[in-house]
Amino acid sequence: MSSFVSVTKDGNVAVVTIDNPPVNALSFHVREPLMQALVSLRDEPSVVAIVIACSGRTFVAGADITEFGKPVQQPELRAIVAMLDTMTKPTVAAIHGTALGGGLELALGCHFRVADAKARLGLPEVKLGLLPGGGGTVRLPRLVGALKALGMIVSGTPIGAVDALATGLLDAVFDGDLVAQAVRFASEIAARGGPLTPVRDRDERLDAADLPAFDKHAADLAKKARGLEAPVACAQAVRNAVTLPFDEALAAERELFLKLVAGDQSRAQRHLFFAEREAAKIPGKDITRRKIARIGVIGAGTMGGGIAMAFANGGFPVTLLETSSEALERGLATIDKNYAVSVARGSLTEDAKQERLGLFKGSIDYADLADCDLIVEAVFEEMAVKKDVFGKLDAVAKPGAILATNTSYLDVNEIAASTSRPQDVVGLHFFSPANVMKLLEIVRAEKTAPDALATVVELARRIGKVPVVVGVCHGFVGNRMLAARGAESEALLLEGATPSQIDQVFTDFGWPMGPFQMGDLAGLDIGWRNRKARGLTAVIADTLCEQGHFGQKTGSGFYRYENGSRTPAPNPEVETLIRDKAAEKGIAPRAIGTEEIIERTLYPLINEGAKILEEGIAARASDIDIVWVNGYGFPVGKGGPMFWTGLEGAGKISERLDHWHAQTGRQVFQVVPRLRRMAETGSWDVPFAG
Ligand code: 3H9
Repeated sequence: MSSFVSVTKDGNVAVVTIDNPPVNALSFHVREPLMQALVSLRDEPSVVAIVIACSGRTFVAGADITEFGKPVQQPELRAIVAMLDTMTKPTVAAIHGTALGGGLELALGCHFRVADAKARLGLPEVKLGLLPGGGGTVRLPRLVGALKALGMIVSGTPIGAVDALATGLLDAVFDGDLVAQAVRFASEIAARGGPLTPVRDRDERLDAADLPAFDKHAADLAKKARGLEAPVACAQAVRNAVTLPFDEALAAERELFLKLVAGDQSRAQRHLFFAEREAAKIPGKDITRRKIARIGVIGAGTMGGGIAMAFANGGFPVTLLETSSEALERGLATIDKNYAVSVARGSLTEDAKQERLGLFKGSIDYADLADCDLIVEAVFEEMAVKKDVFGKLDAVAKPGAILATNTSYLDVNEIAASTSRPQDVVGLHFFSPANVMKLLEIVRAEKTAPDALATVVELARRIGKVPVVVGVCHGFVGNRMLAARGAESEALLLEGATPSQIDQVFTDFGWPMGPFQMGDLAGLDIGWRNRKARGLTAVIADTLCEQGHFGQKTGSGFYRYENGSRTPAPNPEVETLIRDKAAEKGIAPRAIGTEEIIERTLYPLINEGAKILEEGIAARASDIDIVWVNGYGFPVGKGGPMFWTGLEGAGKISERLDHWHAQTGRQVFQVVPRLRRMAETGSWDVPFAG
């Protein structure tokens, strides 16, 4: 037998064990011996039943994603599942950990599925821009019904064992030794005898009468897909399971899978899967992490409160510090209210809410931070204020405590220098709302100790964040590139574009919203304050702010928001303002096309990303993609700005930037050497040597 698949016997039940760490992916070196083992057990008269189980931390977590895009090596998963369909002795999948994608499809090839209570089962292929390609779209609806299957496959979200048992995906949930119980289960079925029905022949839950409800749900999901092909293909494949004979539906699934797997969107999403894991890798794997038991958060405003919730959601006790009892009470009341909203929505139970609230300890005394292992400040964004806070922290924090700033722009080296322990200082740049947004930019300052850095990276993953380590510069990776993306906004408006036209180009590209909608949502006063502090101006946005139009919160900004609505409506006054300001400057409006908007917003964004790479502020191009997809809504189907450069063509981007540079002389269009290098080599990883 192979070292990846072994067979043992327990009485006359055979147990086939897959052992392919870390997640038992169905690589070729697993599929080949698995097929051989199953065929020989099928033909072995002394074996009355077969259990398929896994070693290590999980059942099979899917096909081996690294094999996609390469020639397929036989046997494919589909062949293994088809062979299981022909088994005349009972087959039982014994699931622990996660049965995902091809892993669940393997289990769906068995007559029965049993699991331990903590197991999770799902078909997350859609998150890789795919659909389940091993028969999942055709078999899952036969067990759980088409609507439930549609929800699971289009969302890609796994379900727990209890839900899976209730819906018919699992046949039993066991406590204790899973494999031993699965063997007992299999042997009882074998002893009972009688016909065995493979999942492919179980049509009783497929009901064409449900199709109108199905189609309505599928149409809603397609609308939300924002140009992504996979969710639409998933819905089509599940529908086929209801309307077509099994083999035809299976063939259609295969066709859709092959189309998706070869497409740019899936390539982009697979890139992001590995990029996210790569981003969490920092040099010094074996460094001992510092112990983190209690977290301190300074500031109970929107940001501080969200950060405190993020840690409490991860199970950490939090000391929340404010300057007055009133501010503290206000902050705690907001946290309570936010959790209440989750309870009302059904995403949190009342018990869980109480448990989380029990993790908070409020204080107005810095001395109460003395027992915290990590303290994050989220106070006003001003260097003097930050330094004052860090001075106080230096006095009370215990030795070895990590001191973090949530600054979005400021120099973390300077903040660190205001303490006697710069080695313990890092930046933790959360994105608002901090309890929801996944991205966490971790700012490594000049003197940050490697163990402090490694500790916060690991901690970030523990609380469900996506960490990316960045260096010190104004705005770090995300906000610095955002500034480059927006540098031409004002000029585009003055030259003839409208906010809604520009936003439409962005949403057509796949962004959830355009820059002006985003400005209105975040509050135009934030950028205004920032500009004033740096002696900068933006005539349209500044005028709006001077007139008290800060965006959604004041009912008007670049758009109007009537009666508290969050839906932007065109604002004719803004268009008049733009034309007036253009006339004052002697600029005659002209028609501006989609291409030009992209060239003057997204190309500078990429150019700035290239500069960030060149300066070593980000370690890898893929880190930048992770920042943009998780923090700013860059469409996942395009893989982030640096991946998209490859699709769009770095040569074309450089050329058009050169064109705009020649036209305007503006620095934002000045092509950086790393981008030219990318155009020559097709890779971001080749540093510019000259
Ligand atoms: C599929 O099944 C298609 C079929 O329908 C059709 C076939 C024809 N392949 O996430 P972690 C690596 S599509 C290869 O940090 P965790 C991962 O890169 C697949 N490698 O662990 C990492 O490597 P490294 C559908 C994989 O405990 C290491 O394993 N399935 C795969 O936080 C540890 O990963 C999925 O989409 C894979 N399938 O989370 C599930 N999976 O250490 C994808 C992981 O070198 N996987 N790796 O950086 C997951 O969601 C999580 O890994 C899991 C564990 C929840 C399982």
